[in-house]
Amino acid sequence: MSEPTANACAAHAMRTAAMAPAFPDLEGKHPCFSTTAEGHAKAARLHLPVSPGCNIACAFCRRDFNRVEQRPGVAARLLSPGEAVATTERAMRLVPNLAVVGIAGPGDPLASDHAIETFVRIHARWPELTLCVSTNGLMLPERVNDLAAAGVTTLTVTVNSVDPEVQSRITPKIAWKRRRLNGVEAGRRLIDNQLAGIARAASLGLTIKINTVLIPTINDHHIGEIAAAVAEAGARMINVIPLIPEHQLSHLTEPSFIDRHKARVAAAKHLKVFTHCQRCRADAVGVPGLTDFTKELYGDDIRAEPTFSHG
Ligand code: CLF
Ligand code: SF4
Repeated sequence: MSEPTANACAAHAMRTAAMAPAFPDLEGKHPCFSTTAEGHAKAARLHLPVSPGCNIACAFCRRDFNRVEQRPGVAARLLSPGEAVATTERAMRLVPNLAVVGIAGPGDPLASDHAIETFVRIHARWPELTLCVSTNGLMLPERVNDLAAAGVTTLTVTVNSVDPEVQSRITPKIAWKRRRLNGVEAGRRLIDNQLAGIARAASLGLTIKINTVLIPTINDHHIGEIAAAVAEAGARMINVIPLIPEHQLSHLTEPSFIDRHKARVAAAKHLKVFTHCQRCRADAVGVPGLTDFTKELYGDDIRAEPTFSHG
């Protein structure tokens, strides 16, 4: 019998991982940390769009307020922390299986204090809810203790490269300590902070997922290295998200099914691979891809169109 190739092993690991719960404590209780289709369908999440600004500038990101687009970075409106608590109260009545409150934008949740203030207030009122945050990680080393103290237990960090030169093509500039950093210097600072923040979060007991935007010709050769580095830092799962070409990367083509499969196989050598992502809006509510309570919660119908920036 011939030896299976490394890629075949990784593909097998990916299929096996999809069948068995990778996080038994979260299976059926958190849609994005459930690794079976049954578990994914059980629990709903509420995204609270409380974070207006961002501290980095991704070349593919076009944040917006509208009712039409189905992608991260978009919300119909911004909520204050007080409005977010009132929204959660209504959602608790409307959504019977609401189990997770997440903050994922429309900017970066750690670029301002709004997300942490919101988490503190929600955790005090509904300690049974799982709190989840998705960040670019720049401020993670400084704010991860605050997140943990606020009751956040699941964390997503968007890591698109672990090579400063590659990163400089994805995020050409960042704001750091009241200065603007450009190019490779910006890339190095962002990557260092992401890996240090992930390690600190892991030591605090958070369960960590990575979102990686698969960008043809820029980071598509590099997914395995990203997965290896974040796994070493303490991440447990990776979500490889195909680019929707927009903004400064609108000239690129969307990754094909084969491109996505190859990237996920490379990642699966190091981490569980998440495959149910719906590229949610920053104000989504329901089970991703299955139920949508946006109309009931906000009183308006949001017509979703598939576009995308980050996760
Ligand atoms: Fe929201 Fe993200 Fe938490 Fe899930 S979404 S902050 S981990 S509760 Fe989930 Fe939506 Fe994909 Fe995000 S399906 S975009 S991975
Ligand atoms: Fe900021 Fe996220 Fe947009 Fe990047 S994709 S600029 S981290 S909001």
